[in-house]
Amino acid sequence: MDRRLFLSATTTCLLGALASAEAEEKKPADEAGFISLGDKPKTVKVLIIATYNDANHGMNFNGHFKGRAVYTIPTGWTVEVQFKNASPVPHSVVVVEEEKTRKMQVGDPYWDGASSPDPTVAIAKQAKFTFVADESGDYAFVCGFPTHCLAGHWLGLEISDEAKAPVYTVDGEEPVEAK
Ligand SMILES: [Cu+2]
Repeated sequence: MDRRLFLSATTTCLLGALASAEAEEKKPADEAGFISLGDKPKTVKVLIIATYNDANHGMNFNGHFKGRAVYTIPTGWTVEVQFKNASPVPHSVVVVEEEKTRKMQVGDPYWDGASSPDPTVAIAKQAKFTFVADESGDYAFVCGFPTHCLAGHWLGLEISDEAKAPVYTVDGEEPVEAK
């Protein structure tokens, strides 16, 4: 191999290794940014970013899709959602029962107002909404733009009578507690 080529290949390889080591280290802190305690008691802030990276062709929230990241929130807590979509592709977020993730159109939010505005049109680049999770069960934060949810654009939302504090769990790893 040409020496210059070899060097550049080695450098690329090293940089790649460094970048992935850095990504590993940063992971807990990064994930913690997606869940935090609100200003009032029994209030949790949830940050949902559409097309956070290229995963699932951009049809992801916070870099995850198909429910591989799950928010677990105690029943009765108030959930303040902040939604952002920096991508030119339309995306939205709607809270629905988890079984709706298998539908082409996900329909209305389970709780009144628990979605970004006009979720099927999905032109809002950012939105804030609040709902009270007053009923336990398996729900999901889904993208309401037609077909996206079916393509995997959703995260899990478990409203739990047993949970003591809100947590965010990615790929079954150690849950990150809201602080
Ligand atoms: Cu979407």
